[in-house]
Amino acid sequence: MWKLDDVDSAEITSHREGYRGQVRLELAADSGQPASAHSIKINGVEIVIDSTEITSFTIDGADGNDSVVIHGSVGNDTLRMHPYYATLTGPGYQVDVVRTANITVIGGGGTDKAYLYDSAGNDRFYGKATVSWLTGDGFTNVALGFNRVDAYATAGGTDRAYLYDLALDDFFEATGNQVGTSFAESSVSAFDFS
Ligand SMILES: [Ca+2]
Ligand SMILES: [Ca+2]
Repeated sequence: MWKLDDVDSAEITSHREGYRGQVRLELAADSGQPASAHSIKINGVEIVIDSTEITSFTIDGADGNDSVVIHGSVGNDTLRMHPYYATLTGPGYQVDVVRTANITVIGGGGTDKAYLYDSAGNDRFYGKATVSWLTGDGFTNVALGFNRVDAYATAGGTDRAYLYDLALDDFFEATGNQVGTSFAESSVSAFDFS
């Protein structure tokens, strides 16, 4: 039910409605260099791909209750997550995830930034030093190990943000439509939550 094709880009699509599949994509440590490889596990079955051959991925959950886990590169990655959709760009690659209920992206080192956007319904955002997630009706988007996470509640509904301190000396601030926390190596901000 998942297929992988095309020579320049990998397209992974779930064809069975309502099927609960899992894709795990580990991007090459040194994308674009010879002998480095991306690893894709589709329901536990691994495919190894030369990172010089394939630089873009589309992972299509085709709805259902699928899970996608992406390990970012050791370089600087940028993540944008919307309900059921995510785009991760980094050195030498782009990954698009579409129609997938559960998306987790791990920064993997470097200076990584994540932007999380809400749904039209009621959503909740949880921000911690090393992991943040935004969850709403039927979906959960998780950013793990990012240096900076910004969450936006601009699509409507009654949305809540919960920011957590590591210890008493962490900085917490709330100004106007923004609340934020700064940690030693990361920061989390939430915009326009009620
Ligand atoms: Ca990274
Ligand atoms: Ca919302």
